[in-house]
Amino acid sequence: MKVSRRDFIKLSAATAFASGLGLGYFQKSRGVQQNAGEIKTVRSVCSPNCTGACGFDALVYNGRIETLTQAADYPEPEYNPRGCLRGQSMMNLIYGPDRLKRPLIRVGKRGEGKFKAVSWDEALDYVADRLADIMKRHGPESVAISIQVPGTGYVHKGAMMRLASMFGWSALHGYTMNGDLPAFWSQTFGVQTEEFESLEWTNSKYIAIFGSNIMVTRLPDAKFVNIAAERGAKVVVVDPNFSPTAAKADEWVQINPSTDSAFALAIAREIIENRLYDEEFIKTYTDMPLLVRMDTQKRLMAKEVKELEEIAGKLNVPEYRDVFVVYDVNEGFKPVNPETLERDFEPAIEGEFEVELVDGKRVKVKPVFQLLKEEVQKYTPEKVAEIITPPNRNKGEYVDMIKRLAFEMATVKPLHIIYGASNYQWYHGDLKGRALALIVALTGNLGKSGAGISTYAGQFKIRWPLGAWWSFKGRKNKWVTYLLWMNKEYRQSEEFKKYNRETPYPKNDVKAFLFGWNNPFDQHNMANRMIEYAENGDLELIVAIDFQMTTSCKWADVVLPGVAWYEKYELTATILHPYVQLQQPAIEPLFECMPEIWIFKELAKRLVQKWNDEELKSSISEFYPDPELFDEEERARKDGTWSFRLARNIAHKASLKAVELMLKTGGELVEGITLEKLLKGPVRLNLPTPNKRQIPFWEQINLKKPFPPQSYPVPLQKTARFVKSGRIEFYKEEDVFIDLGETLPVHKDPFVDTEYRLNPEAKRKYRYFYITRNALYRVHSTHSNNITMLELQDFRPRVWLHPITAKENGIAEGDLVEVYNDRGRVYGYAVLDEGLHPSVIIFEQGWWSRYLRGTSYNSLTFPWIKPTHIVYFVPGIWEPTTAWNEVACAVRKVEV
Ligand SMILES: Nc1nc2c(c(=O)[nH]1)N[C@H]1C(S)=C(S)[C@@H](COP(=O)(O)OP(=O)(O)OC[C@H]3O[C@@H](n4cnc5c(=O)[nH]c(N)nc54)[C@H](O)[C@@H]3O)O[C@H]1N2
Ligand SMILES: Nc1nc2c(c(=O)[nH]1)N[C@H]1C(S)=C(S)[C@@H](COP(=O)(O)OP(=O)(O)OC[C@H]3O[C@@H](n4cnc5c(=O)[nH]c(N)nc54)[C@H](O)[C@@H]3O)O[C@H]1N2
Ligand code: SF4
Ligand SMILES: [Mo]
Repeated sequence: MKVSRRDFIKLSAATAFASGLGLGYFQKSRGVQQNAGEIKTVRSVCSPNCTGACGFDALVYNGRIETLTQAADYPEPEYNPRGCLRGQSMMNLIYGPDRLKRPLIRVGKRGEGKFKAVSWDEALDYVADRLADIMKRHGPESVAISIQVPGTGYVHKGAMMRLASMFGWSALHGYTMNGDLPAFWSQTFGVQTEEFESLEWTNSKYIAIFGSNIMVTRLPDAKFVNIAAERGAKVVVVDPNFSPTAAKADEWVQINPSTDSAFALAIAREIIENRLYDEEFIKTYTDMPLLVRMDTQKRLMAKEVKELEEIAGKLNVPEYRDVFVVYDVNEGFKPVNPETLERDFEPAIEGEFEVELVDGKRVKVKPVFQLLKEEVQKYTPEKVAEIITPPNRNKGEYVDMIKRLAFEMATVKPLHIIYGASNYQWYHGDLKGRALALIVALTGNLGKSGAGISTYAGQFKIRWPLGAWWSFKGRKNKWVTYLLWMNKEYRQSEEFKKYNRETPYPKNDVKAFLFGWNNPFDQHNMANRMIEYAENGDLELIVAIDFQMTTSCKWADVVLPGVAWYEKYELTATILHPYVQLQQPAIEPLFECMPEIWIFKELAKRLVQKWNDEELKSSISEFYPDPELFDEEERARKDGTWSFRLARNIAHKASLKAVELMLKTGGELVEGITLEKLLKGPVRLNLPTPNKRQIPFWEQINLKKPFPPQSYPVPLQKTARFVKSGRIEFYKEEDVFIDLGETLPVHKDPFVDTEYRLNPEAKRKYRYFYITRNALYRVHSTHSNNITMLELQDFRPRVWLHPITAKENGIAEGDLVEVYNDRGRVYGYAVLDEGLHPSVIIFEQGWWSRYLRGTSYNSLTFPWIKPTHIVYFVPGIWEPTTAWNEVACAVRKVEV
């Protein structure tokens, strides 16, 4: 099968070659100019924030893209072909009615959408003037930028970061802004986030999907779940709603919203009670043997123990580690070296011990496993059935189901748990994640092919050092927390004062906001807060960089037209298939649109003239990775030969230089990957695993390296302090975890600490859960305006509800309904769906406001901040993250 497919691909390539597309293909594709009547094919990458990163061939005739087809040139035939209808109909956006043509400056009121078209010089001078003024009055950190998932393009986003680093602007991190940072990762494993590449799914024998809608959200990779099933894997989907993914599963387990932690803890209890756990694994790789002091609830440290004091003094460990203690069954109390997972102790994992401290005091201590064992006693199948069983289902059946699934998950290996976005984007998403991680750790399902836990959150994290391009001459990127900007009340709160240790915030607030690759006025929490800042003038300057007129562009003061992925060179990577790829320009950017690298270079050039920093002024030509390119354009300006074509060609060359720079300085992961290779097609990342497969924690489990692996660009010591024992940690001892009763994974009900705390009335008034899952027809808000996609949806936003909910509210199929709470409202046409949970209302996220009577579907959401997220600050790794689904709502019928 494999061989014949490979041959087939080879054959197709040969045919393409013979038909003339192959010969000189890559030479041709490097320039955008084309002779009249000539046909050419250019390989690029579709690269929105679905992170599918599908290779596409653009067929170009007379300088216009006529068709887009899947490139299907991945060396591993399994990955061919990939690409969906959105990617194939991208021309609808590139040539669509919303395409930006020229820079715009606002003339009407903010949000009114009245602009005048201006020249680039006028727009850039205006922005530079305003920025310089704001920087002088409020400090440079009051200018904030936001970008999106780096993997969808490192060059041009890097240019924006480079600009920000020059002047010390603040950067808002995409993961936390998106809610794509499931906090349990840093709490448990000390990493940003991790996941398998999708091909690894086929090596699993059991795939348990907790609220991830793979069939929709991992479109080109979804087939690997089906292949796994064909090969005998069992696929279980746990979801309050019968999702398209549940439809493909062997078993769908419907549970009450945000009760996954209770379910997972019941499974953990069954595993522990029936001694189905992998003892060797938990003793070696987790903190379960480490002792905890019963008097303080903190872990016992070797330096506190009388008999270990001397040895502890001699142990030389880095300051980001601590030496903890186990009770060795032969030798008694023993220190644990946090720098290796080679085990030189045989720990007791159950029981209680008494230890003499240095000051002579005697205290009781217990291993983490013992505490866990006690804690999970609360989660008997009977009690958990009470929590998770939907009102229209039978609790007795759930008791049996919990026992059966626990036995299956404990015994069928390898087990892979997929923990999806809508599921972790809740206030207690971290607790759910810690509980789910417990299942894979107890059963030893980590670091092996087909085994593990994955969160497919906006890929691809930065996994290699990009600093050479992403910062200007080593200047630091300054990050601030997005949710602190949105939630100004929290910044003043007692809770923040009490628990916050290091989360920074600009002292004069955010005064200027420049964004690219996102549509914050629709997409981001909370849309009405963003609008408030725009309307009341708190935000003095709003600058949008996009290739189309989005909702957010409408709210901007200046709109700068960038380009799409068939109009520039760009480097992309994803983890769904770990290939690095190059976007290549198939056409010349339309109208006066410009590659973003050029936009940021021009802004930098203007700003250095207005800012007192001689070093910047004298080295500005280094903004482009090759200063000669910078100078070439300046010379052309002076001698009057400047043209859009010339500036773009220079920007293309500079982009390729940036690619080369990142490859050269990117370390092991990209070692040996060259521009030449990328121009020929996709190249696999140099992962350290057998077959270069993306298998999280492979090195920790197989080479016994301590946790965590490095989360680039952050130095190891910044994240290693999250798991000071060098092990997978289920016990958290920082004060806030103790105060909240979250030292161990526990279950907490949704809304109690959020909606009901904010407004006790909400319990009565807003009885439904507002879940905004991702849509098949869009990538977030991208393709909202794609005519092909709109036709497939009858041009109608929909609201999914259970027939019981519909009946309670006098709603019939197809009625126009309003979903609302005290904060906002959204409109859509009712779809009555028996597969929904009776308390859930689904609105698929991403619709532009203009299709929703002008409101944003994010007007209902709230920027909750969980105090466990503010004890450390490492951008995009440990900081507050958005909980889109922690929203209570009501629904009513409205007149069309
Ligand atoms: N087509 C398409 N694909 C995309 C995107 C897109 O916009 N469109 N966006 C991409 C990005 S950036 C992301 S982050 C991913 C997200 O993709 P996913 O991880 O699949 O997340 P969602 O689509 O938000 O929701 C998945 C499921 O979670 C369920 N769910 C909600 N609450 C709970 C709960 O409390 N418990 C359980 N068990 N289930 C729950 C919902 O019913 C839904 O079926 O998709 C990526 N792929
Ligand atoms: N209520 C609720 N809100 C959510 C979510 C949810 O589930 N529920 N999901 C959240 C998640 S997981 C995410 S990831 C975010 C995503 O939120 P966003 O990132 O804001 O959404 P997108 O629609 O992907 O915005 C991308 C924008 O970048 C533009 N763009 C694309 N490519 C380029 C380019 O090369 N150059 C330039 N200049 N512009 C380009 C597109 O035209 C588009 O306007 O939304 C979050 N918001
Ligand atoms: S939208 Fe996503 S899945 Fe579809 S072709 Fe583009 S990258 Fe691939
Ligand atoms: Mo996302």
